[in-house]
Amino acid sequence: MINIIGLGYIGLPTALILAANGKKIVGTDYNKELVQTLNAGETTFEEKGLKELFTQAINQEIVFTTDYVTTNKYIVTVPTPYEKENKKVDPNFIIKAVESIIKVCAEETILVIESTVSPGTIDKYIRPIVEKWMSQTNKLIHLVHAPERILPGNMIEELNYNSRTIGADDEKIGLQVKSIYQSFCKAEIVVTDIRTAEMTKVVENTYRDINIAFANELTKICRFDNLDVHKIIDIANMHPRVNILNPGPGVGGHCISVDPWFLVGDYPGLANIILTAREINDSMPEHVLERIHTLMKKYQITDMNKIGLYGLTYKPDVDDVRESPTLQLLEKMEKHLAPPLKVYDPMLTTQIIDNQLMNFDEFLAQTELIVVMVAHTHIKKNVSKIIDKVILDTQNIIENSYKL
Ligand code: SAJ
Repeated sequence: MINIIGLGYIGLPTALILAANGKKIVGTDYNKELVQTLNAGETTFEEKGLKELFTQAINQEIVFTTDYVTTNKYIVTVPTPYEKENKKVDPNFIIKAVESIIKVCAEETILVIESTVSPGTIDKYIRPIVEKWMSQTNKLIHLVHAPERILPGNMIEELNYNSRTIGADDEKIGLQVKSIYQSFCKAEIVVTDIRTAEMTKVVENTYRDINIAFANELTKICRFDNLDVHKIIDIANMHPRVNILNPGPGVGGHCISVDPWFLVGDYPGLANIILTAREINDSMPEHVLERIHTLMKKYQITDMNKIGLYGLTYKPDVDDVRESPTLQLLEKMEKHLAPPLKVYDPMLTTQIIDNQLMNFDEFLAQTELIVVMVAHTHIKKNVSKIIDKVILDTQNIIENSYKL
């Protein structure tokens, strides 16, 4: 039996796919409401294929509880917030989970940490706790780091087909953990050491951040000279060794906009390109704001209440708003004491900010200039409804509209 600790964006799909593939799973979360919702047969966030996987899993052996259970295999998928001021990972959720696990676990136990951590976190914060406990008891606890790699919006597919990294002190233990993941993962699984696994995960997200920053910097350069950045990227990408990503209003989510900071915080003076990329991506909401002001001037719109931001989530077709570019933009505006503009997002069923409208028609009725912040499928299907507005399309999905 495997006890999965933390049933959020990573833990829940991981618990479900393991159960659906015949593993006996207990999913633990300290959030009573979340556990009640799962026990009532409902999923807790929007994700393609999650509901179907949930049905498959509950037909197998899966239990949701707030308790840690006694077993010899644990997978920790709790969040790792980061401390904005000093750019360091906050390992407290992992520490709490590990402290609870070691008290109830079997004599010999494998403890896998999937949560993303900055390089060195496990040796610095987790290993001492485990080693102290082992010296006071007869327990043997094997630490493993198996960072998740799945893309929100395509999680189930990526659980099945993405390759994975497993870092362990002892190769034999690494191979045992590999066989657990092989119950559903059809791609290659590399076994390495813990430090390498930690660094690799953060490097992957940093690589993407830097590449997005390049596209965003090009956008600003092309805007300066009134060139069409999208046309230039399309043509450049026809070169066999060029693959430029899409510029956008900023980088959101709890991964790519966070993980590079771990390297900046831990390697000051060395992580230079990484820092610059972060700064470029963080500057994009300000760039959107400048574009809004230019268009307001051009169309003589004087009232900020007539501006509508379409999309509040951090990317298309998900309901996750963490670090979203729209929220970053609004935060910047608050600093300038600007009046609230309107916000609408079809993926959100509850109002989470003051100026958020819950009805699309109402949003249309109240706005003259619409800024497409997120390329939800919904807006692609409803282009005809906004075409008479002034449109600032940060996602390059609407023809004959203004771009970044
Ligand atoms: N974005 C752009 N331009 C692009 C691609 C993305 O502006 O060309 C923006 C998105 O709109 C979004 C942000 O970047 O705001 C991040 O989105 P994403 O889809 O690139 O990535 P995440 O954060 O959803 O998931 C990433 C993935 N990492 C990599 O692709 C290297 C995923 O595989 C990881 O599992 C996940 O981080 C994680 O949890 O670490």
